[in-house]
Amino acid sequence: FQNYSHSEIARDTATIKNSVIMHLTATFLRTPMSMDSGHAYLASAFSVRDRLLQRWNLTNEFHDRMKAKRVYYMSLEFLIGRTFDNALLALDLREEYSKALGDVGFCLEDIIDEERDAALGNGGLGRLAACYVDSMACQDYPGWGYGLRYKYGMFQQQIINGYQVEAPDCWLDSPNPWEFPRPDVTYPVKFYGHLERDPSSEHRYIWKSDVVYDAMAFDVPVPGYGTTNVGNIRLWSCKTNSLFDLNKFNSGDYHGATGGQVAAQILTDVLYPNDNTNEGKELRLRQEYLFCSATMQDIIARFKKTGRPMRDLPDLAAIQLNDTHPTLGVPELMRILIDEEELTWDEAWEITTRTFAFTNHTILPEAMEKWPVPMLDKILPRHMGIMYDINLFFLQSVEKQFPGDRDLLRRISIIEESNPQQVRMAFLACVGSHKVNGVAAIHSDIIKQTIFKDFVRIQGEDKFINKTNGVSPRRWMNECNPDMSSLLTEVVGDRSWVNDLAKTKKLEERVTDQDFRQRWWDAKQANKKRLADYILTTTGIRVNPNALFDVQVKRIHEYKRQLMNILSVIYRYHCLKQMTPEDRAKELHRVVVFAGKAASGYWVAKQVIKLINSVAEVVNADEEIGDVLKVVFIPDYSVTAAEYIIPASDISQHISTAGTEASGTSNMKFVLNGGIILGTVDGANIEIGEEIGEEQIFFFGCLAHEVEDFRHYLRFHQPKPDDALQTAFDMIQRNTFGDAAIFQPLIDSILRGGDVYLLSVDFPSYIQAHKAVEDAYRNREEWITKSILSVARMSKFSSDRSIQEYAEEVWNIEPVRVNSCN
Ligand code: 26W
Repeated sequence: FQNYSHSEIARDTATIKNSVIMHLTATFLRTPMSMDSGHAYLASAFSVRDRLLQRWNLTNEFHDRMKAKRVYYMSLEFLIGRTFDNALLALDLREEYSKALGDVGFCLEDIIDEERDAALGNGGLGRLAACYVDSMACQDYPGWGYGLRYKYGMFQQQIINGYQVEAPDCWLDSPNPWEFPRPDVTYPVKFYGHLERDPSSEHRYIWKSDVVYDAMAFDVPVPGYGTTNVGNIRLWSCKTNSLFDLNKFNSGDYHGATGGQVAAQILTDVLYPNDNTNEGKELRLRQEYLFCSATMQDIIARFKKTGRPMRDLPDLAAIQLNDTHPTLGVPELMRILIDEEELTWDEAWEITTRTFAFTNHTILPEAMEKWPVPMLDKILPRHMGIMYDINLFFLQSVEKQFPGDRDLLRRISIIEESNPQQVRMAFLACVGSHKVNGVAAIHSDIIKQTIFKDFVRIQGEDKFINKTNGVSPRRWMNECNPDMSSLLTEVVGDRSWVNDLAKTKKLEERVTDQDFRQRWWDAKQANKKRLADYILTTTGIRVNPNALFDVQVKRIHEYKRQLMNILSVIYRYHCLKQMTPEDRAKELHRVVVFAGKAASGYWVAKQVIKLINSVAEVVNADEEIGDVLKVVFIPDYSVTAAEYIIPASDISQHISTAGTEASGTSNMKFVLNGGIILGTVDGANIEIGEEIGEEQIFFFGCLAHEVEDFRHYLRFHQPKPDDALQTAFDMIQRNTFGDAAIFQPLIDSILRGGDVYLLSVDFPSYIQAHKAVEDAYRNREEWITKSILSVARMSKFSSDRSIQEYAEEVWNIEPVRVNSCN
């Protein structure tokens, strides 16, 4: 095995070419003569994956051997995007593959474009999970992601007649080089059934059920950059061969024969496309449980191989709950420890709470997960019993601490006394964890003052902490912005900034270097040109790369206020129409870019998409306006689309009503790529402003602590739109953008629906802020300074920093670097 444990990688062109051709012929039964770019991608990807395999094995073997404490990041979503380019960069093989492929007549960029995104997530929460496992791998933390392998990921968005139309995301239709099926890692997961008392103990139950599904593991490699470590995301797929009914088949009932299998498979068929709304669907609950049960069984199986007693579990495993979606892991671990491992309640509870920690990502009331007790009782009878007991013991301890406070008990009960009763998953996650964190300073403060207020009093301040989000500089600079990356490398002296973002501080020394400033500007221009081409191919709209690129890309949601943005565009259009052609020509040229998906059932959000497209159609066709204003809705926003869009922005908008956006992470990506933020005093915008300096960011709008009063006022009083907002309403109502009736509900949400997101309140300062942005952009020298200083000061927002903080303050784990020569 001497050679096996050596992790050197052959990097000469001839070897690379050979391995690509080998896969082309032996894996895909193609000849070099009949190779198209699709197969060139597949063959290249398989050859890169070969190079990862050995490191991957070594990493896991080493961590096993060291009995290293591992962290498990449990998340129903991993929004990975593409892997090929990321892997090439991590292995430092990009040049070599580019050359090898060039020799056989292919351009690496085209090949990279053949890969489909792994879109196993909705938005911020899923992408954060992907950045976090990347940071664990790069910093040698023994960490795994656990998730579900959805057959259909985030739906594909088409725009037809201005409306969003959803199509299934069949991303597994072609071979996926980035997953390893592990049929030997399969666990049974039970549903329904009934309980029987275990005769040997009054605490234990035997859960009898005929509905048993199989969760099978697929492993996805996470190549670490600058290390030989390769991380792992283990995704479960539900398949149940044992449910094939041969008797039914033999009697000719073919549907009946496979019915059980179909019912099982459906569990991992599709990602729920909701972001911030809890639907309460039974299938989703079963999905969550399948995930939690398989993951807990796997973690325990790995732990048992160490031979240590169960009570040592928290010394070897830390589990992070990515929002409440994986919270059933808490009662599932309790069930395994009590019913199968034969521990007492108190022992099991101690182990459980020392193992789990919980991250909250939102405080929108409609996002809070609650499950009806009757539904839980039917599907998971044993877990329901455990949750009753968790609640009982918790309430008893609180009653001791605060005797006689009935209202307190009602407020904090894990079981809400509604009809039907509901389990409040956020409370269960909180009680079952030793640490609870928010995702930006303001958000962590808000949750302590609102949903967890009573819990802070009961369980102590120390349990509730902040871990400001971060993003991976590998994907969100080194991969997506090669030109600016080269400049960083030049300034730092080498590529070490990729794993140590603080090094970019050196940029500040160059801020007066004229030649450097020009090349900084040119890099942004090149990215804008690239985006202009992308816009042309995806929408057919031609935009001028020299205009100001004003970008808002994120899930479409009322609280994110895309409506406010498009209303300001309408107002701008009105102003331009009022001008003389001479005055108009002097205006700053602007391309307003939107992209984002609306949850399929979210009608208002879909109407906003329609309004944006209707405005775009009218404005873009208006010859008087020409290049002075263009409006673009880029369809099918994705990680890959973001990698084109983000490096090309001059300004990006993060304009949520204060106190509603927990953190935001694209705000970090935009600034890291030299863009400037136009935003509200919300989420991580605040900390970004603190780091880069207030001169580098355009804030507007009311503050979080003012929101409640405004909302209260607007419940009883009609909002008073200022002239600008009224002008925008008037234009819509005069049918400027098609039938006004279609858009009246959007106007009504402001004028008659209480204006919950305070558009009428913030609109005047929003328009003011736009003017300030324009003035600043006209002063190119000042703008370049802002851009360079911003990038120089962004190191806090590397996900490496976030992961270090979690490792030290939540997980208590340390890096374990695989020694590559042993
Ligand atoms: C149960 C339905 C559901 C689905 C997803 C509820 C809630 C969610 C997520 C928590 C929504 C989400 O992605 N939240 C975002 O998380 C990011 C990462 O922390 C933050 O940056 C965003 O501000 C937050 O909206």
